[in-house]
Amino acid sequence: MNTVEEWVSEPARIAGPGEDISVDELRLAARNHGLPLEALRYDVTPAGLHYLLTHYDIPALDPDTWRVTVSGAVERPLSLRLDDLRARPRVTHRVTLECAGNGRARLSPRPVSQPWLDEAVGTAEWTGAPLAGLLAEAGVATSAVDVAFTGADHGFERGVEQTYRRGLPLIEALRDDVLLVYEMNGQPLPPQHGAPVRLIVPGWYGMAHVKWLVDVAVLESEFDGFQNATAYRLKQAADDPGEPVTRILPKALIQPPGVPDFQSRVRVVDRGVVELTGRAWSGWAPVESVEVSTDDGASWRPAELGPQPAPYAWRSWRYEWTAAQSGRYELRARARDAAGHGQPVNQAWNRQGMANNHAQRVTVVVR
Ligand SMILES: Nc1nc2c(c(=O)[nH]1)N[C@H]1C(S)=C(S)[C@@H](COP(=O)(O)O)O[C@H]1N2
Ligand SMILES: [Mo]
Repeated sequence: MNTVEEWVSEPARIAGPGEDISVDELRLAARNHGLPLEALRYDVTPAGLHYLLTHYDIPALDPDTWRVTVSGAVERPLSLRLDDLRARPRVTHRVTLECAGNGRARLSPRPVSQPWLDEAVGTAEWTGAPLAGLLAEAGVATSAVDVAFTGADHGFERGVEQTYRRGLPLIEALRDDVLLVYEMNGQPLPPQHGAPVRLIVPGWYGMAHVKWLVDVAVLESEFDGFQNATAYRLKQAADDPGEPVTRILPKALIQPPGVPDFQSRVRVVDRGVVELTGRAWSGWAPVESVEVSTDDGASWRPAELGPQPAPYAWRSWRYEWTAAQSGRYELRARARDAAGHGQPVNQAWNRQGMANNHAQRVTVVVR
């Protein structure tokens, strides 16, 4: 057998000039599928259409023997079964999840990893027990600073063997909308979304929402595991410590109009009035405006916003486009939130391809 050193992936790599997406990246993309963009039509994404991202394998957990422990700097460590969680106050939140690597494949040069375009997003109704109640019952030490969440999935990443584990600042973990979730859209969590129980941290990029949860550890120092200290950081150079990736930057997506060409996904619409619709979200503050451009960003017009259904759920928007002339058009949309965050037309680059929120482009041919 080869030693680990011979077959693990090298540290995060940037594609060379003109280097195409590899079979390794294609294999990742086939496992970790996106939201088909026509599914932007649903207020709540049907579970099978929600995007998926799993670093290692989907583990097999038996809901009858599964336990989650609350450990570390607490007065009374807990060990809870699924029935214990179900017996606790039951809360449902509609939350939009987006992978922090969404848009990565459009960067130039391209960070080699899961090659998302625009589709790593979905919105679900998540039901479970508030984490704050469990932490209160366990009695968090006054010296606590972080809470680390451990999944049951295990593998290798950039040469480091690990169990998927993420730390969250205590102040976020104590928010009353952070849940240990056992249902998605009113059904038991499906295996691929973290069965039997996952964490939901409304507003944060996907990596924070630990699936297949088995332990919640209260820490007296900052969590320094791989998924916080090495991965999910905004940095320019490999040796730059960078800034942690946290909440979702605002984004609007267009539900592609008309009908697609099979191979290129170019859209074909008939000349006349075309109703453009889509969704917009932000993990920082409610979305305040969406603007649409039908001339590849040269000019922008306001779209009409639908209601904000929940603080961290996408809201719908619509825009009436009079496509008077036949020809080829580049449509774009951009959102702005109440905290003043907007979307750039050109994406700023970072080494891991994280937190990209450049305005999506949809090519449409009017006939
Ligand atoms: N245990 C565990 N939790 C995880 C992951 C993982 O690989 N293992 N992937 C994370 C990432 S990067 C994302 S984007 C979301 C994806 O959630 P979903 O597959 O339910 O859409 O799960 C997060 N939680
Ligand atoms: Mo992700």
